[in-house]
Amino acid sequence: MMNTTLPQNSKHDNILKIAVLGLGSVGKTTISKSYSGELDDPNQISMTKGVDITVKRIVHQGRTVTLQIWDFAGQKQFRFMIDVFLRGVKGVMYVYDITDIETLAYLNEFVDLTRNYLANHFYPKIPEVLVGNKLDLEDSEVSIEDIHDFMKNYNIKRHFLVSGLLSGNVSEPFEYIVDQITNKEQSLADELVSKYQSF
Ligand SMILES: Nc1nc2c(ncn2[C@@H]2O[C@H](COP(=O)(O)OP(=O)(O)O)[C@@H](O)[C@H]2O)c(=O)[nH]1
Ligand SMILES: [Mg+2]
Repeated sequence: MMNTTLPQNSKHDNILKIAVLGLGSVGKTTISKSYSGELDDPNQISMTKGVDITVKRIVHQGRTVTLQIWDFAGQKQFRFMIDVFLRGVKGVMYVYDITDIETLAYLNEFVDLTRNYLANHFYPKIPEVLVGNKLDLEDSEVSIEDIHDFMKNYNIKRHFLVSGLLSGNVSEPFEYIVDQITNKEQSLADELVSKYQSF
């Protein structure tokens, strides 16, 4: 049997761009910095203008992967940047704040923007997850039904609840996305090999 493990020699193969989208103040920058270990003082985070990029290097299934986490400001005046923001994206995280139902309702717009971009640029299907942030706060406004409705409407398969501030389980959605990307690449490689072998 041929070994179809993906090549590890090209540095560039291992950079994964992940887009984090959601309204301002839902905690996108906090989640990204918390995951990358750069959240020394949450009060130091200023309002993102345009785009914040956070880099996190992980070892995943024995290979080094560099995650480039692009965190997009929700403000309307930056929407024109969406093309640059999404170019080359490999996975998407839609973030809402569990204490503010409006932030979930508003995600529709980000999902539509993203899906339009991906369709217009002939991207293959990429992993997308829904993330509810501020799990440490008690006053959740979002019900299980709201979440299920959203996921069903948009055919999003995974939802995570996190607290960026307490660093509670922020790594889970990122790891899920990397798993999905890696599995997809591996099955694509296997498929190519089996096609080749059938000649
Ligand atoms: N209680 C709580 N506050 C959070 C959490 N994540 C972010 N925040 C706060 O929410 C505000 C907005 O966070 P920020 O990361 O700048 O949001 P962004 O605009 O989506 O990037 C800041 O005051 C954060 O400290 C969380 O998990 N729990
Ligand atoms: Mg921000």
